[in-house]
Amino acid sequence: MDSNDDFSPAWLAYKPIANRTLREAWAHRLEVLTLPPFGLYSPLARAEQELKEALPSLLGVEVKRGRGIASKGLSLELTGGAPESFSLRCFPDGIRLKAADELGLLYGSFRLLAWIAQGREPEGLDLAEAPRLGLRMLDHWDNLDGSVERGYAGKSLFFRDGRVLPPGSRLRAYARLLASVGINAVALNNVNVRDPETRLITPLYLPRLAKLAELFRSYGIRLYLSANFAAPVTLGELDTADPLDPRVAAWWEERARIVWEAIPDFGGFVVKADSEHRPGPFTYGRDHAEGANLLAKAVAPYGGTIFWRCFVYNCLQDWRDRSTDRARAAYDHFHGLDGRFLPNVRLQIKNGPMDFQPREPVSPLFGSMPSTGQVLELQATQEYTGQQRHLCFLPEQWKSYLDFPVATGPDGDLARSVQGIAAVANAGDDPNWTGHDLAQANWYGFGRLAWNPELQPGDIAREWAAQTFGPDPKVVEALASMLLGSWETYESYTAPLGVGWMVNPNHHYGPSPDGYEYDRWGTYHFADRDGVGVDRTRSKGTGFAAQYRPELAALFEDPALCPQELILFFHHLPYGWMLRSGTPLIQSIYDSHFEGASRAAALVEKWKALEASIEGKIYSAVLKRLEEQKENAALWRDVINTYFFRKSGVADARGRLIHR
Ligand code: GCV
Repeated sequence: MDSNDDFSPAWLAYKPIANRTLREAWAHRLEVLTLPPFGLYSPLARAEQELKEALPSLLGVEVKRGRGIASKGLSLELTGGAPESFSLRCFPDGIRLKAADELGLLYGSFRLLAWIAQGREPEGLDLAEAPRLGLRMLDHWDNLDGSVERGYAGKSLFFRDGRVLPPGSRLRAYARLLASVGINAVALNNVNVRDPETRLITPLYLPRLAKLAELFRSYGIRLYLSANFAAPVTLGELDTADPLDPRVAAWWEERARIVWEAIPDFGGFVVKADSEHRPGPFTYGRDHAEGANLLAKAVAPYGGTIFWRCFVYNCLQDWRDRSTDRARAAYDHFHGLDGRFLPNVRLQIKNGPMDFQPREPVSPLFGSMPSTGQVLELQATQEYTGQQRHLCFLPEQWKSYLDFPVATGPDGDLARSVQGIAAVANAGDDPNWTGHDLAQANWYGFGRLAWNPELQPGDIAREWAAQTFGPDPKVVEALASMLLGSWETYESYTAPLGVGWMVNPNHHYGPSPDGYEYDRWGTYHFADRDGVGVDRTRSKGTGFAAQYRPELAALFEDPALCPQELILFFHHLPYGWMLRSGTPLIQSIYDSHFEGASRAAALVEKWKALEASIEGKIYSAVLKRLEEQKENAALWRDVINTYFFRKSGVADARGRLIHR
C-alpha cells in the first residue's frame, strides 16, 4: 500500500448497520437517488460520490440514479433558504434533502450519513440546520520542510522537504472529514512564517497551492495562508515593511493580485505580528490597526479577510518585575483600537489571556470591542493538554468558553459575540491522523461546535463514538464515559486551580513546577512557603481583573466570589485559605492530584473492558497511550504534591504518600 493511502477513515468509517430491520427501513428509502444537474468538481458531485460510496457500505444497497422529480427514494433539491443551510425529512418511501446551495446539499448528505451510521431510525429524521457561525476554520502550524510546530501526529499533510504536496487520496480524505463536520476554511502554514514559507505567496508555490485549492473548493473549503508581515523585506524587494509607506502598500496590492490570480477564491491571510520575535508594525512605530489595515486594504478587492492575531505580549520579561502581567497584554494592546480596523479585519483572539493552558479565564477582549470583528482561536493540538499522549476531550473545555457571558443578557455568550472560530489543527500524516486515536474526537468536536455552539459535549462524544466504532450502545456509552470528564481529569493532576505553567519548558510535556518560574515568558505562579497564585486584582495586584465588564470584574476581584477553578489565576492565597468546598487550599491541591491520577489509571481499566469490541490495532495503540498517561499522571501527582509539601510543610490530612 502506498503510504499516501495508509490512513484511517476516522468517523467516516461507515460500518455496516447490523440491525436488519433498521437497515431495511433505511434501504428501501435510499435505493434511488435523484439530484439536480452538477459540474464535475462541484460540492454536489462530492455529495453524490459520498452517498454512492457510503450507502452500500452502511446498508448493503446499490444506489441507482433516478430521473426527473422523484416521489420515491432520496431526492436532493435546490430550493430557497440561507447559504449552507439544509433540511432533511423522512417520508414513508423516501428522504428529501433540500438546500439553498450545493454546499447545503453536501452538508445535508453528510448529516444523513452520520444519522444512519449512528444507528438512528429514519422515522425520527426531521432536521433543519444552518451554521451559526460563518467561519469554521482550522489553522495548521505546518512548515514547508514537513515539520509541524506543536504537532503530535506525524508530519505535515501539505508540505514535505520544501515542496507543496499534490492533492492525493489522503488530502481528499482530509477534505471529506472537514466537510463532514462543516469546517469551511483551512490555513495551511505556521503563523511563525519564516523565510521559506514567506515564499508561499510567490509563483514558486502558487501553482501547487492552486491544485490544493481546487480539491478543497469542491468540499466548500477555502484556503488561507499565514503571512509574514515583513514579506517585502524578506523577499528582498523593499528595504522597509512600514505599513504607512506607499511603496509597501503598493507591494501588498500587487502581491494580492498575484495570489488571487492563481487562486480566485483564496480566503486571505492569518498574521502573527510583533509576537514572539515575529516582525510587525511596532518596528516602525505604528500600531496594530495600521498594520492590519495595510493588508486588509490590499485583499479587500478580492473579498479577502485578514485574521490578525492578538497574541501580542512581551516574551522577554524579567521575573523580578512584578508590575508587568502577560495576562493583560492582548487587552492593553488592542482594546483602545476599537473602531479603527477595516471591515475585512478579524481580530483572532486566543480563548484565554495566556496561552491555551488547561484552564484560563476567557480573554477579556471578547465582547469588549463593539466596532471590531472578532474570531475565537482554540487549540485542538494538545500542546498543554497532554500532547495527544493523554486523553483530553476538549469540547468540554471549549464549551466553557463558548457559553461564557461576555456581555449581559440571554444573548451575551461568547459564541454570539464572534464571527467565527478557528482551532489550531491536531491532524498530521500519522495513519490515524491524530497520534492518539481518541484525539480524533477533538477534531470532530471542534467542527460540530463551530457549526452549532449549542451542542452538548455528551452528544458530540456519543455521535463521534457511534460513527467511528459503530452504534453498539454499550461501546458508545463506555467511550463517552472515557471522553467526558477527561479534560477535568487532566486538569486535576497538572497545575492547580487555574495557575497553569508547571510544565517542562520548551516542549511542554510533563511536570516541572518551577520550569517557567524564573524565565522570560511572563508565566509565574509565585509559590513560596506561605502560599501560591498570582494577584491580578485591581486593589492590590496587576489590575488584570479590572479588564472585564464590571459584574465579572467584581467576581474575579474577590477571592470569596471568584470561581474556585480559577482562584489561583486571580489571587495569591495562603495554603490555609478555606475554599468554598470547606477544604483548605493545600489540601485541595493534594486531593485533586491524588484523585486525578487515580482517574487517569481508571481509564486504562475502562479501555480494557472494550477489548472485544475494538479493532486490535486501535485497541493496542490506545492502550499504550493510556498506560503512558497513567504513568505520567502519577509523576505529575508526585512532583506537584512533593513540591507543595516541601514549600508549605503541611502534611496530607488523609495520610497518603507524599514523597519528601
Ligand atoms: C506558533 C505558543 C506556542 C508557540 C506558538 C505560539 C502562537 O507560544 O508555544 O509554538 O507559535 O503560541 O500561538 O503563536
